[in-house]
Amino acid sequence: MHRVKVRVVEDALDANATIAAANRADFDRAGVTVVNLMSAPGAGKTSVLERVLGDLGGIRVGVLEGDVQGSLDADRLASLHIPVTQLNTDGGFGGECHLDANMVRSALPSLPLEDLDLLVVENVGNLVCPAEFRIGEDVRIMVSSIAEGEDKPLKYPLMFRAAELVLVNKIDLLPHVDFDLDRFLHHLDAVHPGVPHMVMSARTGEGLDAFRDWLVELPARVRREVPA
Ligand SMILES: Nc1nc2c(ncn2[C@@H]2O[C@H](COP(=O)(O)OP(=O)(O)O)[C@@H](O)[C@H]2O)c(=O)[nH]1
Ligand SMILES: [Mg+2]
Repeated sequence: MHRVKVRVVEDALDANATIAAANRADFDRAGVTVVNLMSAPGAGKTSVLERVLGDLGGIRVGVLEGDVQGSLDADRLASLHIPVTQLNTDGGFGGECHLDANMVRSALPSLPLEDLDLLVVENVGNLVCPAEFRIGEDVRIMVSSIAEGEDKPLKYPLMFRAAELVLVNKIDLLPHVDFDLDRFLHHLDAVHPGVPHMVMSARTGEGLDAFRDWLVELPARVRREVPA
């Protein structure tokens, strides 16, 4: 019985990988670099995006917002005047705790891919499921806010291992929270040796310029790594 269950999960992940590859091919054809942005609920994904996406120089950016329900985050980004598409996992996808490649594929027709250089997909807030499902992205970024505690890399290693960049957010709360940044970084390095990180506050703006620059340079960097 247990073996059958494992087999079904493996098949589902295989199917996801196939659809993710199809998404990737479509993104490559349109020349769009794709970021999969993941975190626990409330770590500050939308807040960081609000702060940086309005000013990416010549980079044309769009957002795909994944949520179980509603369009609160998409509404928050409306003032940036960039294309934002909402994808709800309760709309025919069973209220899933993550986006998968098939859900993203269903949203492709409503994305102006030809007009974008960069697409940021804000995944459903969750530290477990999103790490298992590739969606056809080029890079995975995760946000970990200091209010979540310094032990989270040890408790959710798959997510921290999946990320190519870790944003340590809410650093403005350091005086109010029992959080030892060095210890967090030590834990991070233990589960994902050498992974780059940026320390920031979406509230004060500290550290956001570095992330903005990183995003601006990302499409050129990805094109260099994957020659057409
Ligand atoms: N103090 C502080 N609060 C923040 C920061 N970033 C986000 N928040 C707050 O944390 C809450 C969740 O942020 P949100 O961007 O919606 O998180 P998301 O669920 O990951 O998209 C909101 O009340 C934000 O105002 C930060 O850097 N410092
Ligand atoms: Mg959000």
